[in-house]
Amino acid sequence: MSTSVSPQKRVLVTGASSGIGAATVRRLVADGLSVLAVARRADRLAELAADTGADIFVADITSQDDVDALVAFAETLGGVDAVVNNAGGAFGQEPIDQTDPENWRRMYEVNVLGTLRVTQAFLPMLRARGGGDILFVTSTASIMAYEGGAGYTGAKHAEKMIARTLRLELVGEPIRVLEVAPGMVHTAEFSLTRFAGDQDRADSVYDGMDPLVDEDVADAIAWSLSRPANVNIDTIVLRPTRQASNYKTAPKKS
Ligand code: 8X3
Repeated sequence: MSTSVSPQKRVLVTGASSGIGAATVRRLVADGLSVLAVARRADRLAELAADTGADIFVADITSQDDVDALVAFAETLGGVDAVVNNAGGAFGQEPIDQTDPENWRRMYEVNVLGTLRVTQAFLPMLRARGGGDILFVTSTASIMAYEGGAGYTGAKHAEKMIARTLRLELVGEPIRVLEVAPGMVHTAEFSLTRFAGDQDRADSVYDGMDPLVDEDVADAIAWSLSRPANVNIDTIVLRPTRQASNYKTAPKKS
């Protein structure tokens, strides 16, 4: 049976300069796909291009001008058949009475509005090509609340609602809407960004947890995209075996 994304096709990956995004680019290229990697950091993208041969484009997805320029660049390559909305992140983990609204604004800008901008911008291209995939990398923060997490969980719930609503709105069109929702993933930057560069606090999140790594999530993304065209993987939730929920974990005793 045919797959929706065949090796001849091109996948756009946002947030590609590090972590899950970079791992996804490497994995998809290794699987024989063409990849357009997008991020803000030109130096990181250049390294990724040198390593993988992926096409790259420097863009901030919170800027509509950048997203429009990205679409124009993708058209010069011949378009894309799949969009992996991976760019996102958490800023801060304070309780409601102490949380900084500016951190919330940044989280909504990238996780929600940035994802919306990219999705809106590429939908006409996918329709014109006769179909494609839009995959959302959300989080287990999209399915539950936890203390200190309201800004991030709120943004990820909203991102999930983009995916769920889009799936309803597109049903009957040959466009799959997919979601991969990871739990605790030890990336180089997620917790470091959340805790404003506090490396010790960032590292302590993963103590004894045997956390997921970037490649575990890239594997779920690659698998979702490679299913036959009649199969829509609505949502994959993946966690470390030692994490039963965002606040129920069983770290190894040291
Ligand atoms: C990251 C998962 O538990 O930090 O998306 O919200 S969590």
